[in-house]
Amino acid sequence: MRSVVNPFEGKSVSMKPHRTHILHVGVGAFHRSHQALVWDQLRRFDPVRYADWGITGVCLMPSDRALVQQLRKQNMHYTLREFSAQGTSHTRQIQSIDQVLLGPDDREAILSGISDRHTRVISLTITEGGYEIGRSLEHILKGEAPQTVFHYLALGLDQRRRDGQRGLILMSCDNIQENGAVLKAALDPCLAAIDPALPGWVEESVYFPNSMVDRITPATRTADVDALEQETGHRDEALVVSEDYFQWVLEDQVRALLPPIANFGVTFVPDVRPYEQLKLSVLNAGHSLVGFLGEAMGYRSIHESLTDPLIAAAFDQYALQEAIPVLSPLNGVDYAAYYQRVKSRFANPMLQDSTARIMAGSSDKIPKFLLPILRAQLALPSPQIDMATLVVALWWQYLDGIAQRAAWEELMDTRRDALRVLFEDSSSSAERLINYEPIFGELSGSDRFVSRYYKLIQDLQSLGVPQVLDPYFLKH
Ligand code: CS2
Repeated sequence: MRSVVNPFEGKSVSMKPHRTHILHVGVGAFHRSHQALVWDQLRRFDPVRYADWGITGVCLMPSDRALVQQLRKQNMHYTLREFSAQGTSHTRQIQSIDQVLLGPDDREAILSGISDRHTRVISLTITEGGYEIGRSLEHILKGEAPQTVFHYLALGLDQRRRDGQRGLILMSCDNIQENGAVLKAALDPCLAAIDPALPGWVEESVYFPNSMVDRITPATRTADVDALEQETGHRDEALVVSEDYFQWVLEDQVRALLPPIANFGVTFVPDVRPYEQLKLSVLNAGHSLVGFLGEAMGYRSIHESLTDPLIAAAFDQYALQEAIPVLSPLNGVDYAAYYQRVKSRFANPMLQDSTARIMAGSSDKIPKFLLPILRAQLALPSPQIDMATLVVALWWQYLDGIAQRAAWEELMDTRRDALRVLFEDSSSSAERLINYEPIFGELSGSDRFVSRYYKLIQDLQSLGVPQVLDPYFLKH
């Protein structure tokens, strides 16, 4: 029998496992492939000096229970496998998470983690749709126990104020333009609902840096866990798989408050906004384009979709003709080269990133990733909007398919119920979708966009994707 080595045995590198400088909400695969790697490298670099720079992970979704139990079983340590497009991989043990807390079971511990003077950074990966505060406000006003991240934050910050704890960094690591400002704007009404004086105190005492985060991290498949076990003899049910590319751009204003994470891949810049814009509109919106096109043409993963020359051409057209021309330039960054890199990252066959992951949550992604490009193009004398509009038309087609099959339970989207209502009548759903104000706003008043959208829907229905794209690329 082969000998089995369990890398999770042994002591945690943390000296004080239950007091950490970082509290992170949303311990999904992305956090564990990205920020947790940086904090892990920092502590490995100097385990004594940075002993306290561990993470208290907070999970607030009922569906997180299995992950929390699994992580606790393995002392919060897990394997990260980073795959290059050439097929090489790097396998490491990540030991930066010291404890995980699950709401509502650990409500008191979560609240004291937020208010603890030891906590210097509270970071969030709560998805693009996580910044809606309707439920939080309702719970606060009714005086209920906290369940949502903004409710927890508001209560914890109120305690910090009473304790006189200043200098906290509250950091969104989600794919949202100006994520720091969006986080602050979402939090403010919740703070005011607790105490009208609280927003002013937070304004003076808490930093909300913008950040750009990037690392493609698909959902881990059983096949990945099996492959690791076959290769190493060790089975890790909390395994995370990612690409080898890594980027984290953070605002200079917080640099002095943090340990030297610039040594571990973090870039500090005075203004993160153009980096966010570039990444959201080329990579994330590009993902939506490739994902929806792939799905419509029968592919199940992003890398397979890109092997189709029509999809690759559509992506080129979108990135080079529609997105990049309306982005503000960044000194020293070649946008065309950036795009080629994104394209080769998407083509990484080791990732098996599913079109389903990309299409999930589209009602939150499309307005943040894609519509800013459409708006900017529409303001030009000769707008180039065909590929961006195609994403919207393909989204309609995808939702129409769900409506036809009465399969709404399949749709992963925070606005599932609202979308379902829009699709009650198939003859008017295309019109109702484009007039859905929370997503399209004033765009439904643009004749150019709306007529292109209807034409694309008509062509998709009568001709199919290849026939819609074929003549288009012959023509250009
Ligand atoms: C993807 C992102 O969810 C999506 O639509 O575009 O998760 C993407 O993989 C990451 O932002 C990469 O950094």
